Amino acid sequence: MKKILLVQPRIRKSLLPSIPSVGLGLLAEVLEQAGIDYDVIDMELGYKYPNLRKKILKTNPDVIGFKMSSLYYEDNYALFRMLKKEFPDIKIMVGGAWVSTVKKQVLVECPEVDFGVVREGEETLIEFMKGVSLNKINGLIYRKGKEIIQNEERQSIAELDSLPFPKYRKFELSKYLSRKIGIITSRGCPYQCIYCTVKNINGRQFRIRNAKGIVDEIEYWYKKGIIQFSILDDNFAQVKKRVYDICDEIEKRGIKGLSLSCSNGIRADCVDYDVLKRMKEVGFNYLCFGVESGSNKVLKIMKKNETIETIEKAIINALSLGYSLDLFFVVGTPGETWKDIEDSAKVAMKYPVKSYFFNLIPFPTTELYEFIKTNKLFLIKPKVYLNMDSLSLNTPVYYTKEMSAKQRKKAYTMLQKVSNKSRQNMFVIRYGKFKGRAYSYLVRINERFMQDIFNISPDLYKLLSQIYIFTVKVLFNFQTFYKKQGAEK
Ligand code: B12
Ligand code: SF4
Repeated sequence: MKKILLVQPRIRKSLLPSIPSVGLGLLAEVLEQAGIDYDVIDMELGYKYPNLRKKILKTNPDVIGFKMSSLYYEDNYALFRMLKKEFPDIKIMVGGAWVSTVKKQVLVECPEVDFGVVREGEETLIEFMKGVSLNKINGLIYRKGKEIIQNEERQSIAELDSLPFPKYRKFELSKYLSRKIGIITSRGCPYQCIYCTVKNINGRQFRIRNAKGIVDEIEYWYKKGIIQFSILDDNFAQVKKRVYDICDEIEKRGIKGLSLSCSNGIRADCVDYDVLKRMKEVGFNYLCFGVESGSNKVLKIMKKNETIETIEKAIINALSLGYSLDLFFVVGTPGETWKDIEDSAKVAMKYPVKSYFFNLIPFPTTELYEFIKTNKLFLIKPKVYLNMDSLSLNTPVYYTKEMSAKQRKKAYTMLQKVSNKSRQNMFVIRYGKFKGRAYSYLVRINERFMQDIFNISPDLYKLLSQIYIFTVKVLFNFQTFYKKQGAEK
């Protein structure tokens, strides 16, 4: 194969992305290093089929490689059907969470897909593009006549430092909502939460990049004027010593004024006051904790391997150091009762933080999925709920012995009110009663309704969001707030 077009498809209802896909950025960079011709299009930037078509006609690829998530997978199948009809000679390849989870099933369900890449794609893609015999490429799924062949799984990449970091050369960086770069500093997770599919994509072995390489990545962008970085790891602080090394390296190089976040969640049991303090010193200011539940009984069922006491300790430490915090909870764990849900609500209301509640979604291959399937508890078939906004609609996709569908709906409605109230409280504490409430409503409008209700174009959305953020900053003295926080600690 000579040339590949990498595509991030747009999933229904997704808002304008704030940062480009790190996964595709990495694939692009390894292609670049290997001297293989490639191009990229991120359809989440508002591109529809005619734009993709135009890009294909312009770049003339031999293969199109899609990053595919499990949610709304049928929308992607529909896109592949359209493409194959119009470009029958171009091969279609998929990688990412969905194919890593259900593997061969993708090629069975969608005859238009020619190749699937399971788990980490860097090495598989390069071997494929270099023309290695298909039967010798680990991690590849392909067709041989009518047969679908799934090769042996590829071992996880042991030396993450052997990979380049994404430079997004062919991405339209200026079109993203923020001037922020996402960084992955580790892969794999040793824990076994019953709802999680990370094991399918990255495996259980925790692998790390070293501090030097990570700070090289930060410094590369810093020299280009970027100061905001979002660490997207599942488990950034698993090895505390490495966190200290990263902080030391940032300081040693004199990189100042950074705004760093762990926006994808950080395990509360992996951070203590000292490490949070050190992180704050070099520019970390925003963290998300995946609390999941306020009840130890439920945390145990989930196999989260944490207690609510540990989590609350981390929340208190982070708040006392002046971090902005978001807490994420899930609803619907088997065994969870109304009382447990109230415990979650109490934790959410106890602190000046933003709290979010999501329905627990059984992704195929997880322990949760097998439990619901074995006990015949589905209210909606997986094929249907994976193709709707099941995370945040008030439509439970299964029920449990402890909570009927009706109770689940009631709980979800109650928890959304808690979520709104908790963030309003936070803003009221920060800005006073009037401004705090006003700010809380503005945030809700921006997050939930703007693009959905008015169906505006991504460019207009970006412009309005920028005006909005500017206005909010002026009105609410954001900068002053952060400076004041810093000075007090
Ligand atoms: C960061 C992250 C996000 C960020 C992405 C930010 C960005 N711009 O990069 C945001 C917040 C946007 C996000 C959104 C969502 N996410 Co997410 N996300 C993650 C997370 C934590 C890390 C992903 C990552 O960057 N990994 C590092 C890079 C290097 O790996 P990668 O992207 O997986 O890509 C590699 C391989 O998958 C493969 N590959 C991927 N695409 C392709 C394409 C080709 C052609 C090839 C050959 C290979 C290939 O090769 C890449 C390099 O090794 C994962 C958890 C995890 N560890 O995977 C969850 C995860 C992938 N997300 C998940 C979910 C559910 C979602 C959402 C659906 C949530 C929602 N509410 O809408 C959306 C879907 C968005 C979309 N358009 O697809 C689930 C997926 C579950 C499943 N089985 O499908 C995961 C596994 C989290 C979890 N614990 O359950 N996510
Ligand atoms: S700690 Fe996070 S990444 Fe690890 S298994 Fe649990 S949910 Fe998945």
